[in-house]
Amino acid sequence: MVQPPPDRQGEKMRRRPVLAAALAAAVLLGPWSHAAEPAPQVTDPESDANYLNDNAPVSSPLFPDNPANNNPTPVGSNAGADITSIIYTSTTVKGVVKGFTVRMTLKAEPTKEAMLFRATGNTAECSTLWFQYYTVDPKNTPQASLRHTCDGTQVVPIPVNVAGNTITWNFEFSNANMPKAVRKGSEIVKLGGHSRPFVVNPACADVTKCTTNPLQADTTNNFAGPYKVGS
Ligand SMILES: [Ca+2]
Ligand SMILES: [Ca+2]
Repeated sequence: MVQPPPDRQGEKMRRRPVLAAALAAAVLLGPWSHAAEPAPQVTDPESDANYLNDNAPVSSPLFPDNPANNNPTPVGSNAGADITSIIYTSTTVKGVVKGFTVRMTLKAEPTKEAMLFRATGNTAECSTLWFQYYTVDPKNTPQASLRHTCDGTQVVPIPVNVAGNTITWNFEFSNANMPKAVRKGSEIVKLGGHSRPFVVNPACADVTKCTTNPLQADTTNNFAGPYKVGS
């Protein structure tokens, strides 16, 4: 075995504690602490983000109540708008539930086009609980937000982490912007999501009516759940 020269040996020895410290810091600085991660609640086919999926053939009852209305149509799919899964995961610190994360996985990094990604659901107290992320600043609403109807229709900013092909929203009970109606034990049902192009329109005060295109690039094919916060 070839030994490094004496001066390199010392360098090698010094590197180890540095590496160990870096790893420890990475663990400490990790975005959020997760319990063991089960399978995603929502899954969706790859290569169907082309505005056609889920739209044909249409039979009664309409999507989302009829899974038969999901039909992957791969021609022209946009990988950067292609949802493959969504997982809700409780976050804990020393065994105490602090909230949860919602992680959407795409086939590729989010597109640079103006695209809105939504992870959608609702609870008994909130008929809308939508986690939203705009790939470019929409100007008239936060780039990452929670749209909810827990106490009137509201759109509030929420921390998001976009890394690689994932978008992760972080709902913390300690965040004053988050609705108190969503708490440990809440059941979030009808979990799904979609990606949808939008147009930046700063002059429009009501983002819910003015920035989105009605056509969805991708729509999830199942409405899974419930996810019980803290479980
Ligand atoms: Ca998809
Ligand atoms: Ca789909």
